Amino acid sequence: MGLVKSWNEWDPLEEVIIGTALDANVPRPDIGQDCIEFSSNDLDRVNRVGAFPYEVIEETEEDLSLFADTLRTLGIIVRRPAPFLHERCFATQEWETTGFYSYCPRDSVLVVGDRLIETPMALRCRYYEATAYRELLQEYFASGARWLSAPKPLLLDDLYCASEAGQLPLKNLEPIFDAANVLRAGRDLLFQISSTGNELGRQWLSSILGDDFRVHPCHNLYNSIHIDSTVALLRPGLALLNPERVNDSNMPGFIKRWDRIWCPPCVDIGYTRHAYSSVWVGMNVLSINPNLAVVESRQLELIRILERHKIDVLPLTLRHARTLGGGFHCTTLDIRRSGCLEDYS
Ligand code: DAV
Repeated sequence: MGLVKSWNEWDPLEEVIIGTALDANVPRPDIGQDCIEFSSNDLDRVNRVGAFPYEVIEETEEDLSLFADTLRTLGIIVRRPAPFLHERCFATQEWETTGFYSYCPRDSVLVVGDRLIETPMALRCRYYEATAYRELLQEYFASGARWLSAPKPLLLDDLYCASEAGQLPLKNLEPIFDAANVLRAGRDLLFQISSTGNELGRQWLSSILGDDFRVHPCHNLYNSIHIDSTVALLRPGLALLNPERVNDSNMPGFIKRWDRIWCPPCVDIGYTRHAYSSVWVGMNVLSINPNLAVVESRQLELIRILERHKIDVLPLTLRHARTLGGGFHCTTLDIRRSGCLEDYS
């Protein structure tokens, strides 16, 4: 039986990869990170290169283990990546860098139906990140999944620019996107144009998915990275939206016809040394099925609002979500959900 099949963000979850903080590494500085993740006056960042603080890794592993065990008690198959040393050096003909982490499997591999798509990520340090999931990808391929990888981008210096007001730091020179720039709703996919995804990336994805799918560009949501702290698709006809980023003029077309929950202000859970995500990582929820979602336990107002919309909440803790830049949606990759390809627009 093919183990890979997931068409949307909400159908009942059957199998999932949960990432790991083990061997996470703060990569060497380079122009891409300077333009996308750091302001140039963040002078201390060179001192952070290398391992994350020990307690960040330890406590995150505790939180992720509890998350995995909780999903297993619901009958969901949970897979974890094998150890992978991200501090190691790698290079192309043009540049050399070290890696980042296996904490966010959501970022490097996109699942659309039975396809596993390794995406052309925006940062050099994440160039080979999907390799960290290699054993799992091989196993899923052997089970019948279609396994493909986008053309490897060059990621040359001129791809990046210091962003000025309203301008993106990523140019449209070659296809680029992180998998977390995309949300799936059956035949409709949202593709956020941002500092980690450009129009050529959207066109490439659209070209390989073919005419059965519409890959909608989302412009001007926010200039930073991924879509999953901005929009969450909770079930057919219901979306959770970030009120600081989404409005009537930039709202993706078909979402205008859906019911919308405006996310209340997220509680700031803080961070250690440097934050790889904003407070809005608090709305980075994982749907277990159309009526159940995993939400960070400190986001009490969000939990109350979801419950009012008949979504039960499994409250769990991810103490270093901001430090590592990922909540429950980021740290997972849904491999299989029941249900089939449908049109929800
Ligand atoms: O809103 O800071 C969080 C990262 C989600 N993958 C943010 C992006």
